Amino acid sequence: MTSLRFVFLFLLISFSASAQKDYKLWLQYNSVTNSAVASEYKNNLKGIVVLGNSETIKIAEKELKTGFLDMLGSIPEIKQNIEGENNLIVGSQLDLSTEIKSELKADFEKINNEGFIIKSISLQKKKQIVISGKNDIAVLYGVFNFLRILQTNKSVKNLNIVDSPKTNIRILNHWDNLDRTVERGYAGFSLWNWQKLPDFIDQRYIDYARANASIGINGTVLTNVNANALILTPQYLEKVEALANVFRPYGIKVYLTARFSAPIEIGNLKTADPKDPEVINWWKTKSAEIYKRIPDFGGFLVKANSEGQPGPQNYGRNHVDGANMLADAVAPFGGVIMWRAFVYSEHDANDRAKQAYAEFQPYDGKFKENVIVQVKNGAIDFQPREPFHPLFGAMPKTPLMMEFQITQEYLGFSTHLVFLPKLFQEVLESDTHQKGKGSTVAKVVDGTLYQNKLTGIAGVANIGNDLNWTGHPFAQANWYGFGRLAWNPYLDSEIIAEEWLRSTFSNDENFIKPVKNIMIESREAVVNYMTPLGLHHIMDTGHHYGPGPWVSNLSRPEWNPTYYHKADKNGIGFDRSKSGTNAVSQYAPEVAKLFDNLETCPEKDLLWFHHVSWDYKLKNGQTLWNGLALKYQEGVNQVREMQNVWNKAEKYVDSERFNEVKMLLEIQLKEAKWWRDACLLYFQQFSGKELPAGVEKSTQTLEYFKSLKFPFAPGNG
Ligand code: BDP
Repeated sequence: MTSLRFVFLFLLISFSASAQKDYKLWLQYNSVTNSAVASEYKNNLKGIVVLGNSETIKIAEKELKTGFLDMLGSIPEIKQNIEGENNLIVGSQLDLSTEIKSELKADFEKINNEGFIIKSISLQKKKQIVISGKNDIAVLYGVFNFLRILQTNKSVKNLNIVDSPKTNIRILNHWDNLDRTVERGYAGFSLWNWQKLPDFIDQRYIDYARANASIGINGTVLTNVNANALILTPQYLEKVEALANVFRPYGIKVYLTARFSAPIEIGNLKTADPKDPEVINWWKTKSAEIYKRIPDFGGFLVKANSEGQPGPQNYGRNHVDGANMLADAVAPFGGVIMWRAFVYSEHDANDRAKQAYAEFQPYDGKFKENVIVQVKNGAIDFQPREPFHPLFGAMPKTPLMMEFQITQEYLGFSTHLVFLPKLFQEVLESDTHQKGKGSTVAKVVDGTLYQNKLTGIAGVANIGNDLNWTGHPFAQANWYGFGRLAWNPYLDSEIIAEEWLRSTFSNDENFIKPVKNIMIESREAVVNYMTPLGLHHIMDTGHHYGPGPWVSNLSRPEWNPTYYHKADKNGIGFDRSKSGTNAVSQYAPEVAKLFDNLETCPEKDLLWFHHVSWDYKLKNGQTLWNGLALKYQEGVNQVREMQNVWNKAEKYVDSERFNEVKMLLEIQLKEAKWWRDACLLYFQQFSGKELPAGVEKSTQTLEYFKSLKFPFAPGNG
């Protein structure tokens, strides 16, 4: 009996210990096992001097203590004054001594308000390390970066890091509903427990803020873009205020989605016409009410006249009228309006890929100063691969912010291991050529191409109340990588993968190298087994789970996969060339030419821009049909390779996370085969050709795949 109880207790303890590991994200603070590294740290970090006493500084101090204790087994002496050498001096510019300030003068000139300095200096011939910035939040960013150095076992000798974020708004978009369901959420329910707020502050809110601060995220939109006006009522604003109070010391501003028809729904007005004086006044009063509660409220994110959402067009007005009216309401308080360009209409017979550009580009220069237009990375909808959105670079007088999707709506939910920073990087590096060669999307987004003051990157969050936050342990890397790229859109995704692996799992090279490789490959793998060679939007309808290239019966033509792949006896692909919809003409001439010409169009985008015959010869000599089939097979093979690598990682990883990933990879393989088989059987009806050697045959029929139904697939309301 006693021994049984002991076993139970042991299981309980080991369960909660590993559960914590999953929960701790990239802030594991694993013990430094390399003794040379550990002694370097101990020798260089003998004391800590923390200057200032704001809540933020206290958080920074606590973080350092936790980090040191967990990684090195002890906390350096906490000192009131700088005595002796090898101290870590932590504080904002305002709190530094004149001597240190003058030592760092040139560095302070290089950083912006959120930038930080981590530097080894010599004070009266004594070595010290300083972490500073212009304010306490910047210091907190510096502290997290310093702890990352320790976590990744880098040297702390001769430190000289001077770093500032390149964008102003680095923000998560939560598509969370007030009933706690999450649109396109695959990691449980919403973190925000509206029913218990404002009185009950879940520890999760604090841990969420901490995780975000550790990667430099400084904003969060709490609510779904398909908005509910109730969030703007006093009953809910009180709850929002409670969250804002939790997030503030971590440098995170709260934003809300504004339902355009709110003046009618909760304000008892007869109209929401943006030119109506009563409506204008309603939004002004509402904004003042919000700012009274939350003085640093960030502003509103708006989805208007898109997929059935209300907007200015309901009143014969346009996006500029709507955005500017709201901009005026928040301007006195320093707020911004993030107005989404994700629009398309079933009444527009135009290629859907052209509609956002057609509608928004003519508004260039017409928006108020505190409006930023939020543009998805591609012109359709967060597909495994899309060419960059033609609006980037095409609105020189309007700040544009990037919208990435971190939640994997179209990339295998939270069941598939797909490292998204690779996708993000591909988009950010794309050259728009709008202001000559080198006019990359990153330069549009960070404002350097057209000298925009307002800049930002948004990511649709993949976070829910699952124990591990994101459903898949590796999906944590997508949250992490998004934050790192929002801070610096020029970062290499390999560096991000490595940082994340070291901070989340292990510093062992034998683990890092192969696992980093599968992360980097994983994006191409998902493209291969879902939508190779430029195919897109062929997933099943509504929930978007699994393949559905046959779907052709939806009320809106542009919701049907058949609209996008246009497979027929002659070939496959969407002709967006000059002889087709001419969507290519929305790009700068150099880019348009490249995409337009079958010879120069990158093969990865081939079927996005061209309808080509099944016998078309690919660069590798294969016919299109054979090449397509081989790509699907390659995707499946890549997942098998991911499994091989992961199976060898067992000794470097705790058993819970090891097994979780192992089981998930099993599902990923099953679903990769499902995609391959369903798509190839379907397309084969048109090509009329046999599968080439090397491509495995389906064990099921096309009818079987078509018959699969998933009424309760997650994320679909
Ligand atoms: C689509 C999603 C839908 C979102 C929409 C959006 O399927 O749930 O509401 O994007 O971004 O991809 O507004």
